Amino acid sequence: MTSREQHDRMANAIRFLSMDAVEKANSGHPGLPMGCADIATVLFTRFLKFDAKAPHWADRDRFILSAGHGSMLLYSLLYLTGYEDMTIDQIKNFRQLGSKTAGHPEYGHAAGIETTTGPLGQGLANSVGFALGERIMNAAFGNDLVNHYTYVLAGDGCLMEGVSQEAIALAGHLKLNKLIVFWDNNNISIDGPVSLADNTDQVARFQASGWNASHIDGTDPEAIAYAIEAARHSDKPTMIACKTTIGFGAPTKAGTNKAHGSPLGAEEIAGARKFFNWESPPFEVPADILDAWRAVGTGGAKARADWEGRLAKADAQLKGEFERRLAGKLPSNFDAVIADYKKKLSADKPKVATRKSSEMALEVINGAVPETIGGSADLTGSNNTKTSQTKNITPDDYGQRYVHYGIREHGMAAAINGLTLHGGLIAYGGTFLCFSDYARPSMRLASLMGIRSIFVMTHDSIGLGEDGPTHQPVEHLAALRAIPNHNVFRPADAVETAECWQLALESEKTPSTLALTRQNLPTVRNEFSEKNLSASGAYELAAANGEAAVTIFATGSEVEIALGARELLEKHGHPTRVVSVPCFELFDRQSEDYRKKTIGNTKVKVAIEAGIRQGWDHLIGTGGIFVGMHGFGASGSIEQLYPHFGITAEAAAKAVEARLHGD
Ligand SMILES: Cc1ncc(C[n+]2csc(CCOP(=O)(O)OP(=O)(O)O)c2C)c(N)n1
Repeated sequence: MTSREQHDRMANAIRFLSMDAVEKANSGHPGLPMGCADIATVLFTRFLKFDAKAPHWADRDRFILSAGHGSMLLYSLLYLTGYEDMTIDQIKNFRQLGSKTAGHPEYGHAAGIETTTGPLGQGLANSVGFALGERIMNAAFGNDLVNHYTYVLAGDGCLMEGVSQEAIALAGHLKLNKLIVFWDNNNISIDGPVSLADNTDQVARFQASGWNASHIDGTDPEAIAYAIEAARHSDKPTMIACKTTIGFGAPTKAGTNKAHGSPLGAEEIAGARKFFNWESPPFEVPADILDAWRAVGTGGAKARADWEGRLAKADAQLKGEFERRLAGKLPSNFDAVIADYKKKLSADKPKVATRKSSEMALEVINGAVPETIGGSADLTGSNNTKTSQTKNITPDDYGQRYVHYGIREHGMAAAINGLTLHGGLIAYGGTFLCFSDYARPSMRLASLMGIRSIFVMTHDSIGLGEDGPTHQPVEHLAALRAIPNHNVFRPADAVETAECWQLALESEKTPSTLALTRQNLPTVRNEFSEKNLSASGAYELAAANGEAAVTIFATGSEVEIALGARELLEKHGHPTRVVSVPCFELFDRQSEDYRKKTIGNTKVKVAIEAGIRQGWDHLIGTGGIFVGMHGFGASGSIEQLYPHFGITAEAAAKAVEARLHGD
């Protein structure tokens, strides 16, 4: 048991590393680490189950700094507890190019950073996925192997962001009682006092969402410990409202927004050194305090060794499966399962919507890959995300594989990221493509983190019909393609859909969006190919009869239209090839030779996609013909809308002939 004096000195080590690092970097946020040092010290010294020497230990407790601007709190803790990645030089190089200590915590930069945070609310919303992931893995592998907590530190900003409501409502509903959130209740944000913009009774709000919540003094170690202990025995998730002072210890800036987003300055830091009676120079931690922290870092070694013993003794099949899933590797028969399924599709030639093709593919995938966790933001029947294997996850049964996320697209996407980051699971969730806008901040972070989150976006064009322009995506394909490291798949038929799903599952470091139709589409891939043709992003689907004069590029539902246009053009004596483009991003990664060959150099190039032109010029050139949308859609039947917007085989063929005849 640490004495109060020892606790204070350990907490002060966090405070000084943070204020000195921010000072040296001449940017950053010293206020949060100074205010929350007591909370972090109690959590890490008395509760958090971890082993700094084995930072990826599967059964570690997770600590998520949702208030990512306070990144120096996390970096200080990782350095003090002895994570190998986090040297004192990294602390000294806070925010410098190439350091692991980026402005905000970046997943993958250093062990111990469980998720990328900074956009407020994301960490809190990810934590729902982490905590749910723990319960799902616990149900699959038992208490001996999976039994850990998810702790979150969130600020006023996290709680003001809309996504926080989606997250806490979902966590309360699912009774994720091993989720414990500390709210840094310091009444300050950037503009000044929180009361400038908010008067929410946060404790009442969390309680109303099915949480335990209470107020404590966030600088009193015993109060903090007591609250954590109670939270660990709760049957609900817990929010601990910790009253703190931003920049605690800074003589004039404490308690004000001046301690938020800029260095304190030499004078304030000197004052803080006096206030805390801290004599060590910057970046030096007194040896006894560093030793005490290092002992905390290795304090979990025995628990980890015991866990490894249990894993070693576990049933061989269970152990093998656990290790396979945590390594993120698919079952060894996966490719064969997909190849068999594709063979069947090429023979059956189903005429179904790609959302249905997706369901059919998932039926096969979910049968072969037990770690998939499906879900939808209240559009299950429309997104076709549920299969025979995926029954509802409920607070009484985490051993199932389907999450009804409710009408919470953003919360769903963030939770999918959390499930993915937890490890052992492959999570996908659906909504309408148009509402990817509501999920986009988390989709972007999945790309930034380089993780295998999968987003199923149906109703992918004006083809959805009468719901009208509010629901008809127009710019969404282009907008999603604009996100770096994000594979946007738009398959043309059941075979390509199976291939795109295969690619999404195999893509360990790039998230995927599958854009899928509501309307039925014929099978265009009638000949079985064991090779995944969609993997090259674009490929010649139909060759020209003779030397090609025209190339038509198309995606998804417009591939059928492209084939129709080809037929008309061929009839009129214009040899035409059709290139299916299921994924821009994968095509861009092909060799120059392949790209040149696939794009070709026909006199006329055409793209057909029921979205905006943006992004297509790199295939068809600025002089290419684009058949697609030029503004918002309209409410009407699909039979009316495609001709209304000129997206037909006839219109495409006419435009080509006009060009060929030099009009
Ligand atoms: C989505 C998002 N919006 C805005 C910001 C910019 N921002 C960073 S911190 C902050 C204020 C946060 O206030 P609070 O959570 O109370 O943190 P404290 O000032 O107490 O450290 C803002 C607006 C952000 N990081 N993310």
